[in-house]
Amino acid sequence: MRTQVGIVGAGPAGLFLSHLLHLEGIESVVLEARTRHHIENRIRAGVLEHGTVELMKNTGVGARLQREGLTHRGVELRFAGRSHRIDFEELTGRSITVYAQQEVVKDLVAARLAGGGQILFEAEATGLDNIDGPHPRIRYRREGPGVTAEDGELVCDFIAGCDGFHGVARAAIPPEALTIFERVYPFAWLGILAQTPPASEELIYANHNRGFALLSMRSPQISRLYLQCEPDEDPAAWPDARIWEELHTRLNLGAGLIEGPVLQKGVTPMRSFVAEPLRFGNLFLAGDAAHIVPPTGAKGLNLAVADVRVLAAGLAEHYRRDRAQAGNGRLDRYSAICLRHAWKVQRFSWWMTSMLHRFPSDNPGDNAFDHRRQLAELDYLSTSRAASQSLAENYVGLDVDMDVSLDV
Ligand code: RFL
Ligand code: PHB
Repeated sequence: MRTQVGIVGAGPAGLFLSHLLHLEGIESVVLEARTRHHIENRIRAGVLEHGTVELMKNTGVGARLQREGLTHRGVELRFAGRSHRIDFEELTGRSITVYAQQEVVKDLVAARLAGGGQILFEAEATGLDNIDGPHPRIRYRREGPGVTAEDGELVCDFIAGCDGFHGVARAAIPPEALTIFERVYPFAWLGILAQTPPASEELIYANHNRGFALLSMRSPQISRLYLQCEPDEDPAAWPDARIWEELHTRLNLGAGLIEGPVLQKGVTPMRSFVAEPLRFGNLFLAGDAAHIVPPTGAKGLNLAVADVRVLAAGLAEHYRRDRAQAGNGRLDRYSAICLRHAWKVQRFSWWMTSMLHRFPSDNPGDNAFDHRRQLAELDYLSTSRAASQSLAENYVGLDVDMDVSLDV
Protein backbone atom coordinates (compact mmCIF):
# COMPACT_ATOMS: atom_id res chain seq x y z
CA MET A 1 0.00 0.00 0.00
CA ARG A 2 1.26 3.48 -0.83
CA THR A 3 0.20 6.97 0.21
CA GLN A 4 1.63 10.48 0.53
CA VAL A 5 1.32 10.82 4.31
CA GLY A 6 1.07 7.76 6.56
CA ILE A 7 -0.56 8.68 9.86
CA VAL A 8 -0.17 6.49 12.95
CA GLY A 9 -3.08 6.96 15.37
CA ALA A 10 -6.69 8.09 15.01
CA GLY A 11 -6.87 10.39 18.02
CA PRO A 12 -7.62 14.10 17.55
CA ALA A 13 -4.10 14.74 16.11
CA GLY A 14 -4.15 12.00 13.46
CA LEU A 15 -7.76 12.55 12.41
CA PHE A 16 -7.48 16.33 12.22
CA LEU A 17 -4.27 16.03 10.21
CA SER A 18 -5.91 13.66 7.74
CA HIS A 19 -8.89 16.03 7.45
CA LEU A 20 -6.71 19.14 6.84
CA LEU A 21 -4.53 17.29 4.32
CA HIS A 22 -7.63 16.15 2.43
CA LEU A 23 -8.74 19.79 2.14
CA GLU A 24 -5.31 20.55 0.61
CA GLY A 25 -5.67 17.68 -1.87
CA ILE A 26 -3.04 15.53 -0.11
CA GLU A 27 -3.69 11.82 0.32
CA SER A 28 -3.21 10.07 3.65
CA VAL A 29 -3.94 6.74 5.32
CA VAL A 30 -4.62 6.55 9.07
CA LEU A 31 -3.66 3.38 10.96
CA GLU A 32 -5.44 2.93 14.29
CA ALA A 33 -4.71 0.09 16.70
CA ARG A 34 -8.17 0.12 18.33
CA THR A 35 -11.72 -0.28 17.01
CA ARG A 36 -13.84 2.63 15.78
CA HIS A 37 -16.20 2.02 18.69
CA HIS A 38 -13.32 2.27 21.16
CA ILE A 39 -11.94 5.60 19.92
CA GLU A 40 -15.41 7.10 19.57
CA ASN A 41 -16.28 6.30 23.18
CA ARG A 42 -13.01 7.03 24.99
CA ILE A 43 -13.75 9.64 27.67
CA ARG A 44 -11.07 12.30 27.86
CA ALA A 45 -10.87 16.03 27.34
CA GLY A 46 -13.79 18.40 27.19
CA VAL A 47 -12.58 21.96 26.71
CA LEU A 48 -11.96 23.44 23.27
CA GLU A 49 -10.03 26.67 22.90
CA HIS A 50 -11.36 29.47 20.75
CA GLY A 51 -8.86 28.60 17.95
CA THR A 52 -9.79 24.89 17.94
CA VAL A 53 -13.48 25.80 17.63
CA GLU A 54 -12.79 28.24 14.79
CA LEU A 55 -10.72 25.65 12.95
CA MET A 56 -13.50 23.07 13.23
CA LYS A 57 -16.08 25.57 11.98
CA ASN A 58 -13.89 26.89 9.14
CA THR A 59 -13.00 23.44 7.85
CA GLY A 60 -16.54 22.07 7.72
CA VAL A 61 -16.60 19.85 10.83
CA GLY A 62 -18.23 22.30 13.23
CA ALA A 63 -21.96 21.85 12.59
CA ARG A 64 -22.72 19.58 15.56
CA LEU A 65 -20.26 21.48 17.76
CA GLN A 66 -22.19 24.67 17.02
CA ARG A 67 -25.48 22.99 17.96
CA GLU A 68 -24.38 20.97 20.99
CA GLY A 69 -21.24 22.68 22.33
CA LEU A 70 -21.63 24.78 25.47
CA THR A 71 -20.07 28.25 25.16
CA HIS A 72 -18.37 29.35 28.39
CA ARG A 73 -17.43 32.96 28.90
CA GLY A 74 -15.49 32.46 32.13
CA VAL A 75 -14.33 30.09 34.88
CA GLU A 76 -14.52 30.27 38.65
CA LEU A 77 -11.64 29.87 41.09
CA ARG A 78 -12.42 28.80 44.68
CA PHE A 79 -10.00 29.05 47.55
CA ALA A 80 -9.99 29.82 51.27
CA GLY A 81 -13.79 30.03 51.34
CA ARG A 82 -13.73 32.67 48.57
CA SER A 83 -14.70 32.57 44.98
CA HIS A 84 -13.43 34.60 42.04
CA ARG A 85 -14.68 34.56 38.44
CA ILE A 86 -12.27 35.08 35.52
CA ASP A 87 -14.32 36.75 32.80
CA PHE A 88 -12.81 35.55 29.50
CA GLU A 89 -15.12 37.59 27.31
CA GLU A 90 -14.40 40.84 29.09
CA LEU A 91 -10.64 40.21 29.42
CA THR A 92 -9.93 38.74 25.97
CA GLY A 93 -13.08 39.07 23.82
CA ARG A 94 -12.98 35.26 23.42
CA SER A 95 -14.63 32.25 24.98
CA ILE A 96 -14.11 28.47 25.22
CA THR A 97 -16.47 25.64 24.31
CA VAL A 98 -17.25 22.52 26.30
CA TYR A 99 -17.60 19.68 23.79
CA ALA A 100 -16.28 16.19 24.55
CA GLN A 101 -13.16 14.89 22.85
CA GLN A 102 -14.98 11.73 21.70
CA GLU A 103 -17.51 13.95 19.92
CA VAL A 104 -14.66 15.72 18.07
CA VAL A 105 -13.34 12.26 17.16
CA LYS A 106 -16.79 11.13 15.91
CA ASP A 107 -17.18 14.27 13.77
CA LEU A 108 -13.72 13.85 12.23
CA VAL A 109 -14.15 10.11 11.54
CA ALA A 110 -17.52 10.79 9.88
CA ALA A 111 -16.05 13.58 7.73
CA ARG A 112 -13.05 11.49 6.64
CA LEU A 113 -15.12 8.44 5.77
CA ALA A 114 -17.70 10.56 3.90
CA GLY A 115 -14.84 12.14 1.92
CA GLY A 116 -13.52 8.72 0.85
CA GLY A 117 -10.71 8.81 3.43
CA GLN A 118 -8.92 5.67 4.53
CA ILE A 119 -8.86 4.89 8.24
CA LEU A 120 -7.77 1.34 9.00
CA PHE A 121 -9.11 0.35 12.41
CA GLU A 122 -7.62 -2.54 14.38
CA ALA A 123 -4.38 -1.90 12.49
CA GLU A 124 -1.51 -1.59 14.94
CA ALA A 125 1.74 -0.09 13.68
CA THR A 126 4.46 -2.48 14.85
CA GLY A 127 7.49 -0.61 13.53
CA LEU A 128 8.71 2.21 11.29
CA ASP A 129 11.48 1.66 8.71
CA ASN A 130 13.73 4.02 6.76
CA ILE A 131 12.40 7.10 8.54
CA ASP A 132 15.43 9.16 7.51
CA GLY A 133 15.25 7.98 3.87
CA PRO A 134 13.08 8.99 0.93
CA HIS A 135 10.36 6.32 1.29
CA PRO A 136 9.68 5.63 4.94
CA ARG A 137 7.50 2.60 5.71
CA ILE A 138 5.06 1.68 8.44
CA ARG A 139 4.76 -2.01 9.28
CA TYR A 140 1.40 -2.92 10.74
CA ARG A 141 -0.66 -5.87 11.90
CA ARG A 142 -4.41 -6.00 11.43
CA GLU A 143 -6.08 -8.21 13.95
CA GLY A 144 -9.36 -8.20 15.82
CA PRO A 145 -12.96 -9.35 15.81
CA GLY A 146 -13.90 -6.98 12.94
CA VAL A 147 -11.07 -7.78 10.49
CA THR A 148 -9.17 -10.60 8.82
CA ALA A 149 -5.70 -10.94 10.35
CA GLU A 150 -2.93 -9.68 8.06
CA ASP A 151 0.52 -8.13 8.18
CA GLY A 152 0.93 -5.12 5.93
CA GLU A 153 3.26 -2.32 5.00
CA LEU A 154 2.42 1.28 4.14
CA VAL A 155 5.00 3.12 2.02
CA CYS A 156 4.80 6.93 2.29
CA ASP A 157 6.55 10.20 1.52
CA PHE A 158 6.17 11.26 5.15
CA ILE A 159 5.03 9.66 8.40
CA ALA A 160 3.08 11.53 11.06
CA GLY A 161 3.45 9.96 14.51
CA CYS A 162 0.10 10.80 16.12
CA ASP A 163 0.01 7.68 18.26
CA GLY A 164 -0.09 9.21 21.72
CA PHE A 165 2.37 8.98 24.60
CA HIS A 166 2.82 5.18 24.47
CA GLY A 167 2.98 4.80 20.68
CA VAL A 168 5.71 3.44 18.40
CA ALA A 169 6.62 6.64 16.52
CA ARG A 170 8.71 8.41 19.14
CA ALA A 171 10.34 5.07 20.03
CA ALA A 172 11.48 4.71 16.38
CA ILE A 173 13.75 7.76 16.71
CA PRO A 174 17.31 6.92 17.92
CA PRO A 175 17.41 7.98 21.59
CA GLU A 176 20.58 10.05 21.02
CA ALA A 177 18.64 12.20 18.52
CA LEU A 178 16.04 13.23 21.11
CA THR A 179 16.22 15.36 24.23
CA ILE A 180 13.52 14.62 26.78
CA PHE A 181 12.25 17.19 29.28
CA GLU A 182 10.00 15.74 31.94
CA ARG A 183 8.31 16.36 35.25
CA VAL A 184 6.13 13.82 37.03
CA TYR A 185 3.78 15.17 39.72
CA PRO A 186 3.25 13.47 43.08
CA PHE A 187 -0.53 13.15 42.54
CA ALA A 188 -3.16 12.09 39.99
CA TRP A 189 -6.79 12.94 39.19
CA LEU A 190 -9.72 10.69 39.96
CA GLY A 191 -12.33 11.61 37.35
CA ILE A 192 -16.00 10.70 37.25
CA LEU A 193 -18.81 11.17 34.79
CA ALA A 194 -22.09 11.53 36.70
CA GLN A 195 -25.69 11.67 35.65
CA THR A 196 -26.57 14.89 37.39
CA PRO A 197 -27.01 18.47 36.16
CA PRO A 198 -23.80 20.50 36.64
CA ALA A 199 -23.92 22.48 39.89
CA SER A 200 -22.60 25.53 38.06
CA GLU A 201 -22.94 26.85 34.52
CA GLU A 202 -19.17 27.41 34.35
CA LEU A 203 -16.17 25.32 35.36
CA ILE A 204 -15.00 25.60 38.96
CA TYR A 205 -11.33 25.04 39.87
CA ALA A 206 -10.94 24.62 43.63
CA ASN A 207 -7.84 24.83 45.78
CA HIS A 208 -8.65 23.11 49.09
CA ASN A 209 -6.33 22.01 51.85
CA ARG A 210 -7.52 18.41 51.28
CA GLY A 211 -6.48 18.74 47.63
CA PHE A 212 -7.65 20.06 44.28
CA ALA A 213 -11.17 19.56 42.87
CA LEU A 214 -12.70 20.48 39.52
CA LEU A 215 -16.29 20.76 38.42
CA SER A 216 -16.87 20.42 34.69
CA MET A 217 -19.66 19.06 32.53
CA ARG A 218 -20.56 17.42 29.26
CA SER A 219 -24.17 18.51 28.85
CA PRO A 220 -26.96 20.12 30.91
CA GLN A 221 -27.64 16.64 32.35
CA ILE A 222 -24.11 15.23 32.72
CA SER A 223 -21.39 16.42 35.10
CA ARG A 224 -17.67 15.68 34.84
CA LEU A 225 -15.91 15.97 38.19
CA TYR A 226 -12.31 15.47 39.29
CA LEU A 227 -10.50 15.08 42.63
CA GLN A 228 -6.78 15.17 43.31
CA CYS A 229 -5.75 11.72 44.58
CA GLU A 230 -2.61 9.59 45.13
CA PRO A 231 -0.54 8.92 41.97
CA ASP A 232 -1.09 5.15 42.21
CA GLU A 233 -4.68 5.40 43.46
CA ASP A 234 -6.91 2.35 43.03
CA PRO A 235 -10.36 3.59 41.90
CA ALA A 236 -11.86 0.70 43.86
CA ALA A 237 -10.80 2.55 47.04
CA TRP A 238 -13.24 5.27 46.04
CA PRO A 239 -16.83 4.05 46.39
CA ASP A 240 -19.34 6.61 45.11
CA ALA A 241 -20.27 7.82 48.60
CA ARG A 242 -16.63 8.68 49.36
CA ILE A 243 -16.29 10.58 46.08
CA TRP A 244 -19.39 12.68 46.70
CA GLU A 245 -18.40 13.42 50.28
CA GLU A 246 -14.98 14.62 49.16
CA LEU A 247 -16.48 16.68 46.31
CA HIS A 248 -18.88 18.36 48.77
CA THR A 249 -15.99 19.23 51.10
CA ARG A 250 -13.59 20.52 48.45
CA LEU A 251 -16.04 22.33 46.13
CA ASN A 252 -18.15 23.69 48.99
CA LEU A 253 -21.26 24.18 46.84
CA GLY A 254 -23.75 23.26 49.56
CA ALA A 255 -27.04 21.93 48.24
CA GLY A 256 -26.08 23.02 44.71
CA LEU A 257 -24.06 19.85 44.15
CA ILE A 258 -26.65 17.16 43.57
CA GLU A 259 -25.44 13.56 43.71
CA GLY A 260 -26.32 11.24 40.85
CA PRO A 261 -25.37 7.84 39.39
CA VAL A 262 -21.64 7.57 38.58
CA LEU A 263 -21.43 6.44 34.94
CA GLN A 264 -17.66 6.12 34.69
CA LYS A 265 -14.65 6.39 37.00
CA GLY A 266 -10.91 6.54 36.22
CA VAL A 267 -7.50 7.72 37.44
CA THR A 268 -5.30 9.98 35.25
CA PRO A 269 -1.62 10.32 36.09
CA MET A 270 -0.09 13.79 35.75
CA ARG A 271 3.06 14.68 33.88
CA SER A 272 4.73 17.42 31.87
CA PHE A 273 6.79 16.00 28.99
CA VAL A 274 8.44 17.36 25.84
CA ALA A 275 10.57 15.46 23.29
CA GLU A 276 12.78 17.67 21.12
CA PRO A 277 12.97 17.99 18.17
CA LEU A 278 9.58 17.00 16.75
CA ARG A 279 11.08 15.82 13.45
CA PHE A 280 13.54 13.09 12.55
CA GLY A 281 14.10 12.68 8.82
CA ASN A 282 10.66 12.19 7.29
CA LEU A 283 8.95 11.35 10.58
CA PHE A 284 7.02 14.13 12.36
CA LEU A 285 5.69 13.78 15.91
CA ALA A 286 2.44 15.53 16.83
CA GLY A 287 0.12 15.68 19.85
CA ASP A 288 0.68 13.46 22.89
CA ALA A 289 3.38 11.51 20.99
CA ALA A 290 5.49 14.68 21.21
CA HIS A 291 4.40 16.25 24.48
CA ILE A 292 2.15 15.79 27.48
CA VAL A 293 0.70 18.52 29.65
CA PRO A 294 -1.00 18.01 33.01
CA PRO A 295 -4.77 18.43 32.48
CA THR A 296 -5.19 21.44 34.79
CA GLY A 297 -5.06 23.96 31.94
CA ALA A 298 -7.32 21.83 29.64
CA LYS A 299 -4.69 22.03 26.90
CA GLY A 300 -3.72 18.54 25.61
CA LEU A 301 -6.25 18.22 22.81
CA ASN A 302 -5.82 21.84 21.77
CA LEU A 303 -2.05 21.48 21.62
CA ALA A 304 -2.43 18.38 19.43
CA VAL A 305 -4.64 20.39 17.05
CA ALA A 306 -2.14 23.28 17.00
CA ASP A 307 0.66 20.88 15.95
CA VAL A 308 -1.21 19.31 13.06
CA ARG A 309 -2.38 22.66 11.81
CA VAL A 310 1.28 23.64 11.37
CA LEU A 311 2.15 20.23 9.91
CA ALA A 312 -0.68 20.36 7.38
CA ALA A 313 0.36 23.88 6.33
CA GLY A 314 3.98 22.73 5.95
CA LEU A 315 3.06 19.65 3.93
CA ALA A 316 0.73 21.69 1.72
CA GLU A 317 3.57 24.13 1.04
CA HIS A 318 5.91 21.24 0.28
CA TYR A 319 3.55 19.59 -2.22
CA ARG A 320 2.79 22.91 -3.89
CA ARG A 321 6.56 23.33 -4.20
CA ASP A 322 6.16 26.87 -3.09
CA ARG A 323 9.65 28.04 -4.09
CA ALA A 324 9.24 31.45 -2.48
CA GLN A 325 9.79 29.55 0.79
CA ALA A 326 12.26 26.99 -0.59
CA GLY A 327 14.56 25.47 1.98
CA ASN A 328 13.04 27.43 4.79
CA GLY A 329 9.40 26.47 4.43
CA ARG A 330 7.04 25.61 7.25
CA LEU A 331 7.86 21.93 6.98
CA ASP A 332 11.50 22.64 7.81
CA ARG A 333 10.42 24.93 10.63
CA TYR A 334 7.74 22.54 11.94
CA SER A 335 9.64 21.65 15.10
CA ALA A 336 10.67 25.24 15.89
CA ILE A 337 7.17 26.63 15.32
CA CYS A 338 5.44 23.95 17.39
CA LEU A 339 7.96 23.87 20.24
CA ARG A 340 7.79 27.60 20.75
CA HIS A 341 4.03 27.32 21.22
CA ALA A 342 4.18 24.04 23.16
CA TRP A 343 6.55 25.47 25.79
CA LYS A 344 4.20 28.38 26.47
CA VAL A 345 1.40 25.88 26.93
CA GLN A 346 3.66 23.74 29.16
CA ARG A 347 4.39 26.78 31.30
CA PHE A 348 0.71 27.63 31.69
CA SER A 349 -0.32 24.03 32.50
CA TRP A 350 2.50 23.70 35.07
CA TRP A 351 1.54 27.04 36.62
CA MET A 352 -2.16 26.15 36.96
CA THR A 353 -1.16 22.76 38.40
CA SER A 354 1.24 24.30 40.95
CA MET A 355 -1.28 26.91 42.03
CA LEU A 356 -4.19 24.56 42.62
CA HIS A 357 -2.88 21.24 43.99
CA ARG A 358 -1.71 20.20 47.40
CA PHE A 359 1.94 19.15 47.15
CA PRO A 360 2.73 16.33 49.57
CA SER A 361 6.00 16.81 51.37
CA ASP A 362 7.81 15.12 54.26
CA ASN A 363 8.51 18.53 55.68
CA PRO A 364 5.31 20.08 57.13
CA GLY A 365 6.98 23.52 56.92
CA ASP A 366 7.16 23.19 53.11
CA ASN A 367 3.48 22.36 52.92
CA ALA A 368 2.48 25.34 54.99
CA PHE A 369 4.71 27.65 52.96
CA ASP A 370 3.41 26.31 49.63
CA HIS A 371 -0.20 26.64 50.71
CA ARG A 372 0.25 30.26 51.80
CA ARG A 373 2.08 31.01 48.54
CA GLN A 374 -0.80 29.49 46.52
CA LEU A 375 -3.38 31.52 48.42
CA ALA A 376 -1.36 34.69 47.78
CA GLU A 377 -1.25 33.84 44.07
CA LEU A 378 -5.02 33.30 43.98
CA ASP A 379 -5.60 36.48 45.98
CA TYR A 380 -3.40 38.39 43.51
CA LEU A 381 -5.38 36.91 40.60
CA SER A 382 -8.64 38.03 42.12
CA THR A 383 -7.44 41.60 42.70
CA SER A 384 -5.24 42.27 39.64
CA ARG A 385 -6.71 42.73 36.20
CA ALA A 386 -3.28 42.10 34.66
CA ALA A 387 -2.96 38.72 36.42
CA SER A 388 -6.55 37.72 35.51
CA GLN A 389 -5.95 38.72 31.92
CA SER A 390 -2.82 36.59 31.76
CA LEU A 391 -4.77 33.54 32.95
CA ALA A 392 -7.65 34.33 30.59
CA GLU A 393 -5.58 34.76 27.43
CA ASN A 394 -3.73 31.52 28.06
CA TYR A 395 -6.92 29.62 28.90
CA VAL A 396 -8.83 30.66 25.78
CA GLY A 397 -5.67 29.83 23.82
CA LEU A 398 -2.61 31.68 22.53
CA ASP A 399 -2.30 32.02 18.76
CA VAL A 400 0.45 29.98 17.12
CA ASP A 401 3.08 32.12 15.42
CA MET A 402 3.44 30.32 12.09
CA ASP A 403 6.48 32.43 11.12
CA VAL A 404 9.03 31.45 13.74
CA SER A 405 12.50 31.43 12.19
CA LEU A 406 14.71 28.32 12.21
CA ASP A 407 17.03 29.41 14.97
CA VAL A 408 14.46 29.58 17.78
P1 RFL B 1 -4.48 10.19 21.53
O1 RFL B 1 -5.83 10.75 21.70
O2 RFL B 1 -3.88 9.42 22.65
O3 RFL B 1 -4.53 9.29 20.21
C1 RFL B 1 -3.49 8.41 19.85
C2 RFL B 1 -4.10 7.28 19.05
O4 RFL B 1 -3.06 6.42 18.59
C3 RFL B 1 -3.48 5.08 18.74
N1 RFL B 1 -2.24 4.25 18.77
C4 RFL B 1 -1.84 3.49 17.73
N2 RFL B 1 -2.40 3.26 16.53
C5 RFL B 1 -1.75 2.43 15.65
N3 RFL B 1 -0.57 1.80 15.99
C6 RFL B 1 0.00 2.00 17.21
N4 RFL B 1 1.16 1.40 17.50
C7 RFL B 1 -0.63 2.89 18.12
N5 RFL B 1 -0.35 3.32 19.39
C8 RFL B 1 -1.33 4.14 19.75
C9 RFL B 1 -4.27 5.08 20.03
O5 RFL B 1 -5.17 3.97 20.11
C10 RFL B 1 -5.02 6.40 19.89
O6 RFL B 1 -6.26 6.25 19.22
O7 RFL B 1 -3.41 11.32 21.14
P2 RFL B 1 -3.59 12.72 20.35
O8 RFL B 1 -4.33 12.51 19.08
O9 RFL B 1 -2.25 13.32 20.34
O10 RFL B 1 -4.56 13.58 21.26
C11 RFL B 1 -4.16 14.05 22.52
C12 RFL B 1 -5.36 14.11 23.47
O11 RFL B 1 -6.05 12.88 23.46
C13 RFL B 1 -4.94 14.45 24.91
O12 RFL B 1 -3.91 15.43 24.91
C14 RFL B 1 -6.12 15.00 25.73
O13 RFL B 1 -7.07 14.01 25.94
C15 RFL B 1 -5.62 15.53 27.07
N6 RFL B 1 -6.72 15.98 27.94
C16 RFL B 1 -7.31 17.21 27.77
N7 RFL B 1 -6.96 18.00 26.74
C17 RFL B 1 -7.61 19.19 26.51
O14 RFL B 1 -7.27 19.89 25.54
N8 RFL B 1 -8.65 19.62 27.30
C18 RFL B 1 -9.05 18.89 28.37
O15 RFL B 1 -10.01 19.28 29.01
C19 RFL B 1 -8.36 17.65 28.65
N9 RFL B 1 -8.76 16.88 29.66
C20 RFL B 1 -7.19 15.14 28.94
C21 RFL B 1 -8.22 15.62 29.80
C22 RFL B 1 -6.72 13.83 29.08
C23 RFL B 1 -7.21 13.04 30.06
N10 RFL B 1 -6.69 11.72 30.11
C24 RFL B 1 -7.43 10.56 30.36
C25 RFL B 1 -5.34 11.45 29.63
C26 RFL B 1 -8.73 14.83 30.79
C27 RFL B 1 -8.23 13.55 30.94
C28 RFL B 1 -8.81 12.74 32.06
C1 PHB C 1 -12.97 18.18 31.43
O1 PHB C 1 -14.11 18.66 31.28
O2 PHB C 1 -12.75 16.97 31.25
C2 PHB C 1 -11.86 19.04 31.86
C3 PHB C 1 -12.08 20.40 32.04
C4 PHB C 1 -11.03 21.22 32.43
C5 PHB C 1 -9.78 20.67 32.65
C6 PHB C 1 -9.56 19.31 32.46
C7 PHB C 1 -10.60 18.49 32.07
O3 PHB C 1 -8.77 21.48 33.07
